[in-house]
Amino acid sequence: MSTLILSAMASDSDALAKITNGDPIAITFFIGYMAMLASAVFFFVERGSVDPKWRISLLVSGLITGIAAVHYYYMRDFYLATGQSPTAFRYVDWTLTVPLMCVEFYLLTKPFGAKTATLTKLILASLLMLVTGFIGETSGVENNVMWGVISTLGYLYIVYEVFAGDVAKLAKDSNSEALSRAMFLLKIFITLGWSIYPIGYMVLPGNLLSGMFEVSSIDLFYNVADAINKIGFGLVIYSVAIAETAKAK
Ligand SMILES: *C/C=C(C)/C=C/C=C(C)/C=C/C1=C(C)CCCC1(C)C
Repeated sequence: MSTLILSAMASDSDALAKITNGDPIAITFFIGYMAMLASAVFFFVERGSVDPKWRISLLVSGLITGIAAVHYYYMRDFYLATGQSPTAFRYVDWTLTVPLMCVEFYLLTKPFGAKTATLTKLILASLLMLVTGFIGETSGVENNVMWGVISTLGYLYIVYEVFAGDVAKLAKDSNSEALSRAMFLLKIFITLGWSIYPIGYMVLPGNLLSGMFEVSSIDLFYNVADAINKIGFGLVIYSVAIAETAKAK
């Protein structure tokens, strides 16, 4: 019993040492957790101050950051305990939150006639992207590039939908200034913000950037990208909701 407590204490102080000694990956897991949690609280509470038609969008933003907060709590622990990348937790998180981001695009364009078929296509593309990305990260060096390429096709399909497909057409025909402003910013997120993920993936052995960064820096890329994309994406929708609510009054 006492050895158990002692070893638990030892691993706790190892973990603390990692954070206090400036391990950037440990620090970004820690900050990522707090930032996601704080954002979730913010989006849930702020639902009350926007026009009712925007409330569900804010609810979804709160769910995205809330789900991420729970995963960061576990990913942080996993990393501190093992020093390994928490790949499985990461992909469970993304498999829940990326389809919810597709729901955000659907909700924004729904008042202008978005169909659930568009949402289904976006979700299927995101699942293709994530399932093949997970296989690529876990199946070893030889096929890493191939799975990465297949995953990128799913990613490019989402980019296509938002820039030139159904989502783009609806946004254009809506004649809504608020929607076109939101779409402009969200396009920046899914091109620049989301492109950080495949760059992180490329540090894996056998891939294009392998050797230029430590393999463990994959989590640094992913943690920074998640904070930008989940919190930033939510804030864009929040700012549009606030502006439209003020206009409606
Ligand atoms: C909140 C989480 C988000 C927005 C996650 C997005 C993830 C991606 C855009 C991942 C993309 C990938 C590729 C395009 C190729 C290599 C494998 C992935 C899964 C890292």
